[in-house]
Parts: sequence; structure tokens; C-alpha cells
Amino acid sequence: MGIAQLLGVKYPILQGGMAWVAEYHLAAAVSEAGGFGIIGAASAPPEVVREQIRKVKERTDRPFGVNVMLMNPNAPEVAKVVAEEGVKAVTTGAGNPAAFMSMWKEAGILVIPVVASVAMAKMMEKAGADAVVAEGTESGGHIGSSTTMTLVPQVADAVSIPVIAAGGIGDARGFAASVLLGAQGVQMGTRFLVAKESIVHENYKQRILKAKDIDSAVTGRSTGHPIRVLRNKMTREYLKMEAEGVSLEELETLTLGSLRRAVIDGDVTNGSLMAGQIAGMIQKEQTCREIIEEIADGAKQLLSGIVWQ
Ligand code: TUI
Repeated sequence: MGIAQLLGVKYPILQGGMAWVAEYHLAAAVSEAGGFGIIGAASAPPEVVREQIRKVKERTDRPFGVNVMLMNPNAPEVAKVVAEEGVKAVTTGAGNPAAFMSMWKEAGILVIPVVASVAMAKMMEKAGADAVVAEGTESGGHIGSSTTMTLVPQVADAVSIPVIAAGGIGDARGFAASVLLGAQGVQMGTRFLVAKESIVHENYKQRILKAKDIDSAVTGRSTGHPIRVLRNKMTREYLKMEAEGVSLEELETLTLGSLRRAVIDGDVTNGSLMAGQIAGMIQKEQTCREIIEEIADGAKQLLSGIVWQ
């Protein structure tokens, strides 16, 4: 079965489960528009995640999902809340979800791990995953090292479950290219971050809309937690301290609460402006429906227009 049918959506376009950003307004708007909305549980307390799930259900009858961030110490409790509440699918990030797989599957929830390597994709298929999101290093936030261009076809060759491409996809061309690389659908974060329905502070949205192609940087390469963000005062200080080899504890004092500062307070100087490399191409704030229809219709045209001379 194809991924759109599996998820019960019109378009195989997933919205990334971005920490702080992917809350119920955005997830409900994406699902209402025919895509697949996702609540980003990130480091939220389990009861907040329960509330968020219920709020999406009040706003739409369409299927949606939750992203469980596995680096969160609360992940086991969040995983349980998701199983209790019941959503169409769970995506996972930044770790191995094997410990929760049987609980979710018994609750009738599709499990779609986000992976950054072929080895992890194969392991997830073996563990019973229903699909995987193959996320390239072009993405915002926590990243792996392979590019989307190289990761997606290698994952598609290695597994028989559907593959969804992520990282550096922001328009119809990215969607069409993903299909040609062997993916059945796409997941996008940065493009939805600036959607009209996104609650992200206007200052953060403006930084993305004004960003150029080379405006992102990766912090934390030396700590083993590489995070892609738009460059600002905070990241310049972080990168300088990282190069000087300061301790992890000291580096963490800079980043603690920094995503909240950017998303909620609009502090674009000291906040963490997570964004993908595609930010340079995103020029306007649109509704989720406009974004999804533009991409789905455009990709259909592009793919049907491919001819060899
Ligand atoms: O998870 C993400 N992106 C994220 S999570 C996040 S929240 C955060 N905030 C502040 C500091 C740190 C994190 C922001 N962005 N993407 C999915 C993803 N997962 N990309 C790569 C991976 C991944 C990495 C390692 C998946 C599995 C994995 O396996 C490790 C293992 O256990 O073998």
C-alpha cells in the first residue's frame, strides 16, 4: 500500500514534528488541508502532549500524528500517552524507538521512524516499522551527515517499506525530485514553520523569509549533537566556544531554553533559530492549504512533463 493510503491522506506531504513549533494549530491546519499534520512532543510533559492531541481532534477529523523525540528523558511516558490517546501514526527522532514499537503497534498506530542512515532504516524495518522518513543533513535541528540526494535512494534500495524524503525539500521541485529518488512522499519543516497557521514569533519567521542559501550553520558537531540553525549572535558565540574546546556543560548554558526564546519570545539574537538549508528559497508566508496544493499540483505537472528527447 502507498504511503498516502496508509496514512489516509490526500497528499503524501508530512509536516515535520518540530520542537515548540509543531503544536496543535499547525498540525490541525496541515491535516485539514489534505497533508499529514504532526504534533512535536519534543520535551513537553506527557500531559501537555495529551492535551495537544485532544486539541487537534477538536479541530479536525482527519488523520494526524505525533513525533516522539527520543532524547527526551520523558520519552517513555510520552510514548504511553500517545498509545492511550490513539493517533494515526507516530514518527520518532534522534534515537532508536524499538522499545516502544510493540506498544504502538498493539494500539493500532503506524510507526514511522526518522532515520539518517541505511543501517538504521534496515534495523527499523526489521523491528516492524511501517515506513521510514529518510532525513538528509539539509534539515533544520538535529541532523545526520548524509545528504538527502544520497540518503533517499540508498534507503529506498535497502528497505521494502515506503520511504518519505526529508531535508532540503521546500517546493514542488523538491517533491518531484524526491519521487524520482525513490520516495513515496515528503516531510517538510521549514516551509511549514512560516505558514500563516504557525504560532512561531514573527521575528523568527522574518529571519527565515529573509535568509539566504548559506545562512545556516551547524553547532554541536564536536559534542555529537549537531544542530542546524540560522547564524546569529548566540551561534557565533557557541561556535567560537566550541572551537576553543570549552566543556559541554558550559556550551549547554548558552543553548538551554534557546529554542523557546526564538519561537515564543521572538529573540532572534540569543535564541536558537533552527531551520533547514532550504530557508533561502522560502519567500512568503502562506496558509498550509496554499503550501500543500502548490506543491502537490506543481509536482504532478513536473512529473508528467518528463520526456526524453
Ligand atoms: O530529531 C530530529 N530533529 C530534531 S530533534 C530536535 S529537539 C532538540 N532540541 C535541542 C537540542 C537537541 C534536540 C531538533 N531537531 N530529526 C530526526 C532525526 N533523527 N535526524 C537524525 C536522527 C537520528 C539520529 C540517530 C535517528 C536515529 C539515530 O539513531 C541513533 C541510535 O540510537 O542508533
